[in-house]
Amino acid sequence: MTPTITAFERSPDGGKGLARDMRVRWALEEVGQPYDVRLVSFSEMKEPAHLALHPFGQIPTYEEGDLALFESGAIVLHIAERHAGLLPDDANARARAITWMFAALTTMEPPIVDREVAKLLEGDETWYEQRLPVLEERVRDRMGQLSRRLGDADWLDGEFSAADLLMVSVLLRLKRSGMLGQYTNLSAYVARGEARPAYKRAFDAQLAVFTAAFTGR
Ligand code: GTB
Repeated sequence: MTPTITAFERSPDGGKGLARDMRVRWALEEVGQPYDVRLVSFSEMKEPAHLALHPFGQIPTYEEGDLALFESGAIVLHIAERHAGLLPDDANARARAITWMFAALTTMEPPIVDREVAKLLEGDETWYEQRLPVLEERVRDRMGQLSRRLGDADWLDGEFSAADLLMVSVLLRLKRSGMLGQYTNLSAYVARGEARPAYKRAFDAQLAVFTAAFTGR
């Protein structure tokens, strides 16, 4: 059965692949699962039909027959568990990969999002200039720790897995800040992820939505 995911009708990131449907598209592309996309506007996300799928009125969602999921990490895990290629077969290696998936979403992503939200929503506040260095320091702490652990390995734990897919997706949010460039091995790690054919297909698909929305083509 072909799953359907939701994505922004007009992504605020300008098609840079930073909205969270991108990680779900990437996972589906990695495992070779075709999918449909239903585009939703900001107002549609808050209407009952979408809230029935996503209690917080956000994207992405994932529908497959009777199953409806939200939360990008849970969706990627679901895809990885049902298809070969995104999680190791060995039980311990699989548990470690899932650990890294959680690390990407619950240890790395929150300080990165906090910094972004402050820049976006609190830039005019009187205390912003004092707060920004604190938020950036928290991001750097995590990046330093991750950088030391990754060392010169290609991926987090052996072969590429759903853990790398999520970690690269999270780190990509830092690219335009210049912070990623300060960690040579993390920059190379992200570039390895972006170079994967499945990543490129997913990126092109989300960019096509943005281009169509703004040019009508
Ligand atoms: N924890 C959830 C998950 O991982 O699925 C978070 C989902 C989420 O934040 N969705 C966002 C959303 O629907 C889109 S991705 N927001 C609408 C709303 O809350 O009303 C977040 C996002 C948005 C924009 C950019 N950007 O412009 O760069 C990047 C990321």
